[in-house]
Amino acid sequence: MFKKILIANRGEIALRIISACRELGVKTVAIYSEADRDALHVRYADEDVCVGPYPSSASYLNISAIVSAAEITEADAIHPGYGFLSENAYFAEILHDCHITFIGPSPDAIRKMGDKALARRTVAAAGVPTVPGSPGSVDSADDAIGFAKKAGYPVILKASAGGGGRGMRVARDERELANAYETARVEAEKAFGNSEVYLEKYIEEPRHVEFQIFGDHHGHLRHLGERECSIQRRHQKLIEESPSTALDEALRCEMGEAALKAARAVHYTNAGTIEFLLDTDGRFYFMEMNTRLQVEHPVTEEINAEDPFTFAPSPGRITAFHPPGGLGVRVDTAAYQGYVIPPHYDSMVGKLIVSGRNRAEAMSRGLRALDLFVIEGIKTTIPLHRRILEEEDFKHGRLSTRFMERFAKAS
Ligand code: MV4
Repeated sequence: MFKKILIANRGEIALRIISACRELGVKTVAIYSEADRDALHVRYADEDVCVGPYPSSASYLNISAIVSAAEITEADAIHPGYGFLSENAYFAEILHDCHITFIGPSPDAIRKMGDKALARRTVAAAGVPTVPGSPGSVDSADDAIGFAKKAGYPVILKASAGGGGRGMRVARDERELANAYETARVEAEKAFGNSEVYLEKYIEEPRHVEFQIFGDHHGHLRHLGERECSIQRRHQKLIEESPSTALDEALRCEMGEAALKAARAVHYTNAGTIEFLLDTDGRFYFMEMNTRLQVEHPVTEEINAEDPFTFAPSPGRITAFHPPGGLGVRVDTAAYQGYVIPPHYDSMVGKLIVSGRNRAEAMSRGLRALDLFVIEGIKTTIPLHRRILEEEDFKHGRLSTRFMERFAKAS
């Protein structure tokens, strides 16, 4: 067991890791930027080190400052949380060379799954269903047209270095595809410094269903069931629930086995997530893997029917803050009354996780918790979440990744 770990992150996830460490009797070191002197993770950790000024590149992404902080405080390990350095294979490697444990997967697994075209090829070779398309990256517009002929239109081009929805282009015929190929490459180069793209058949109105997996260093790998993540806006998840209304026990078992197969293909250890697209005929396809702990992991921790919530960007002082509590209600947040949310970082203020004996009970607790949530001084998405929970389609579990389009104007 580690004696002391450094948390290379901020916000609610840093607090979540600190409480896990308290439970395990492990000492903690917080790092922080000059913009985060008043942040709760700094107060709650046993030790703290300022690693730089507010820009993330100078602080939460500053590898040499973070490694120095770990060395000065004699931390045995670093937990990266999510975002920041959590999927940086180079960081994982440096820590290995400095004899500090990176709490996450191997650099090799991060690299293989970080290259989305390579990930697709790797898991397909292991027998995991992938969307019909190009086996690897596409090297010319003619190649793209060739692959599209086989897969059938519409098709989607995705950046190999992308993920999470950035750098995608849909094409419905050959002419569109020739154009899309050129723009997708230019955009990918601009966004990721890598112009490589790959092609998939475009699945209309899919659900996004992902599996939480965990692997240890003795060859054990388990999945912990699924999260339904179809309620998204601009590729930001708004509501996640488990179990998914689209899965029965047989499909859950089949998708769970496929998730394990994908993870085994890269000898995966630690926490990870396998994302699938589920089409309207109940067929599922590997989409990508996230080689980190995810924002929405509490949904799996509570595992029945829960909804975490993310809030829109609205920096400023929180003048009143009273989170709801009670049976089946959990709030993971680093906010407090009087706290000034810095404008420099991710806009998520907190997560509301509700559970119940069934979906209806979880939803009614969710609505009640939203009613009782007092947060003043900043804008939040609480009203939007209430409206989603009150939608007939949501109540009946009729979800797809196009669900949020009905709120396009208001949101
Ligand atoms: C797709 C797709 C349809 N067909 N791939 C968006 C996030 C990124 N990880 C991949 N995404 C999609 N890939 C094929 N072959 C539709 C989406 C998509 C989507 C996926 C999950 C959740 C919300 C979404 C919203 C728009 C598009």
